[in-house]
Amino acid sequence: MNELLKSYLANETARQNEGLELIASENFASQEVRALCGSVLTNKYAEGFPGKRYYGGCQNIDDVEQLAINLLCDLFGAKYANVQPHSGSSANMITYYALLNPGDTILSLSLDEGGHLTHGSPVNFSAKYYQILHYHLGSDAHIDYDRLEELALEKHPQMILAGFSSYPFEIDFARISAIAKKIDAIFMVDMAHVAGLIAGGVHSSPIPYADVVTSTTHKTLRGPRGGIILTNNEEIIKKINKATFPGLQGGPLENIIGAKAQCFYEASLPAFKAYAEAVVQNTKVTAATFAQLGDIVSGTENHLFLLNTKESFNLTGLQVEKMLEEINVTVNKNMLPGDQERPSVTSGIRIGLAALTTRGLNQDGAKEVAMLIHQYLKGEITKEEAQKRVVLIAKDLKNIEEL
Ligand code: DSN
Repeated sequence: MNELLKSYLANETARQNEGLELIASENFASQEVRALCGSVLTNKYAEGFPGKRYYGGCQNIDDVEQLAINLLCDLFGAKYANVQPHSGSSANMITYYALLNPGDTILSLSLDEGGHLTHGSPVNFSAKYYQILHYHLGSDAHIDYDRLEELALEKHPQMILAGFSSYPFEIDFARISAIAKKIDAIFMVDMAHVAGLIAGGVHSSPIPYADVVTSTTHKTLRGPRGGIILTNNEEIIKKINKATFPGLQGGPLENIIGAKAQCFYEASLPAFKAYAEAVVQNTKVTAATFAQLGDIVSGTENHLFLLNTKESFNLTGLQVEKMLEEINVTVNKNMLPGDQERPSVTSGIRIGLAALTTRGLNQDGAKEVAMLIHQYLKGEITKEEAQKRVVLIAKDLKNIEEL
């Protein structure tokens, strides 16, 4: 290996092992998942789908991809799946391209209230090709379903989209599905953040309610970086497959598809159910510890919560992200509902416990993480003291190369 690359890889391995990873969309994949990502499957071109390829020599690739599809359908109880999207953004782009016409209207949650860039942010392709309408959170920080329904009945969007990047509560899929049915709109769910919690049985599933469901595979689901699409509707999967290839993508990443199959297998095991339960418990304990210390947090029903750094510490999200990076604690600045700061500054941070729970963090550890961050941001302990405590917590956790 190139010497520079070797050293960069060693640096990143050390950063991941010695630090505390609290980015809500990250996780640590197993050795098997990582081995498949780096396997000979990367060498093969396989445009098309199992049994219908544009290249010879795809018999083994077909086995791998069909296994991934079968395991994925079993895991979520869906009839049809496409495992080829290169990412969550690709999965969303494929779904819009397959099911909407340019200029159609999508009703979604806005980025500053927890939505995602691809759900219609003005700087994203989604807002350039489709009309975007946003529903909003109520004063209790939960989705205002009544207002959502009013908007849907008034504006008749072609698609209603549920899903998020930083919404800490469960979504009422049944309610939104009923609203979509009233206006004959497509109901799409982007379950990227909570896919692992759904697979582990600790979060309700959108599969019985949505026309189409997209996801990433690398967040709570703990697989390789990539995307997937599920549906119970045969007509929809035909359109999705056509939009994937030849519509928007070329050769599928079969090495990643192999790693996805391993991820779906791992997520079907009893140990994954215990993991999903621990993620939710650890997140609740961490959020509750901040709250007990007097800090302003969003509350949580999943793997993430928002910490209002402006009101709690008189610091912006950007300042806190940088301060925590100095002690090897990784978070991202995040807009809060109604945030007056720019997205590059923000008034808060997003905290997620999926990654540290994979390394074996327990509830005492979760408490210690919250106390350490609180004391450091309040100036009650020095940076050096905080750094020492991070090293001690990280030492007690599993090494990421042995997962
Ligand atoms: N970057 C991911 C997240 O943090 O939610 C989504 O793309």
